[in-house]
Amino acid sequence: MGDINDIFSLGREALQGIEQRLGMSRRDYLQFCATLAVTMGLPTGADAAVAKAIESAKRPSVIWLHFQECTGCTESLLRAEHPTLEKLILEIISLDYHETLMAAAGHQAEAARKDAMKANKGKYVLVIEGAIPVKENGNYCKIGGHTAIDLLKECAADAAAVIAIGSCASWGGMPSTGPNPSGASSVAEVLGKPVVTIPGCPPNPYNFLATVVHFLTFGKLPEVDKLGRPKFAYSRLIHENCERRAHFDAGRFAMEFGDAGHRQGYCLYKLGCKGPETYANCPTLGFGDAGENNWPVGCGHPCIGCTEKGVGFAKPIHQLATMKSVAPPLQYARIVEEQGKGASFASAAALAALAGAAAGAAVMLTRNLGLSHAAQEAEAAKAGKPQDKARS
Ligand code: FSX
Ligand code: SF4
Ligand code: F3S
Repeated sequence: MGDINDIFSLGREALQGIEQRLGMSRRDYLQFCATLAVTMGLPTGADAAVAKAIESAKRPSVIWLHFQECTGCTESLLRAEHPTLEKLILEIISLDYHETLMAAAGHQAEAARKDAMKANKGKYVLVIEGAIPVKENGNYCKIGGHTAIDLLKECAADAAAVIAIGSCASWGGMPSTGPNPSGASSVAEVLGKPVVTIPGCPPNPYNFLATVVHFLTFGKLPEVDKLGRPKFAYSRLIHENCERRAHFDAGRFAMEFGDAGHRQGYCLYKLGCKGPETYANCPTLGFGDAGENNWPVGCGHPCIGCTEKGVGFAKPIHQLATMKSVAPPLQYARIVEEQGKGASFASAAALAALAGAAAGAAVMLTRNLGLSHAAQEAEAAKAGKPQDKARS
């Protein structure tokens, strides 16, 4: 990765072309690229690589199939901003088949899918939304006379990458809730091989966007955990980054919905919050661009663990969570910090400034870095400011 100034090496012409294509200002475009780079946890200068890839790479053909689900994944993408979905669809990916959004119907729609698969054989990205029912030979879900099982296998055979979006496609989700009468199963189970998963009910659209842009920028999908989830988005417990964590540590809990503790924003653990056993970036990224704290716990509802197999739609909502870690939250100052590794606070601040207040992801990186004493001391020394001895 180059320097942050690489962003300016894109050149006036390229940026003007982008302005026309995306219908957004150069500044907004650079903010958008920085947001995605930060969401992916990439180092300083990666925003330039992202910007170049979007500017020059051929739009990947995307075939998007719907099976057992509520279409909430698509809905959440429709609510994405920076840029809006129409720009995203038309300019960053080539959405060649999507049953909810396409104008075609019946045989025309079937033909569009076949044409896109033929024209982009071995190169298209297959996105699956919804679980696949496997009981009764898959007869619970049929499209155009084909079972979801057959459609998935047919479309996956020539795909360059398969992404399971939402908890339903990732591990069965809500349709697989016991006793699971239709045998709702995940994409990986039906294909018999691991795929990239973006769980959440619905998932955060930025996590999907960042995954696709990673594919566009680096020609491969991002690094994933053992459940197929991109590590940039699902490597931290919600409990580590929750704004109510200080209340948890101090033993201040809401005991009932609407009680004094609930109204004062106390921790929701005793109402069944599954943040302590759920990995996702919800508290740092937020949803819907409506500002910070716009996520389930931020709005006063316990996390139900929708991104976590075996938790969401599996454990009773009011059952107490299993504590996975007793690690202090990332906002708390670290005791030891090694200098010169990873992104520095200064580079994160520069990137955050570039991304602007609209980018929740920038907030995430600055938070995730932690403001260690050693790092603060180094910054203060550079600026010639005396350190606050009481805090060191
Ligand atoms: Fe709905 Fe998607 Fe939930 Fe499932 O999201 S929001 S039921 S994860 O497949 O449409
Ligand atoms: Fe936040 Fe839930 Fe953890 Fe409480 S239990 S700090 S509400 S994630
Ligand atoms: Fe889901 Fe919990 Fe996030 S319910 S959206 S994982 S806060």
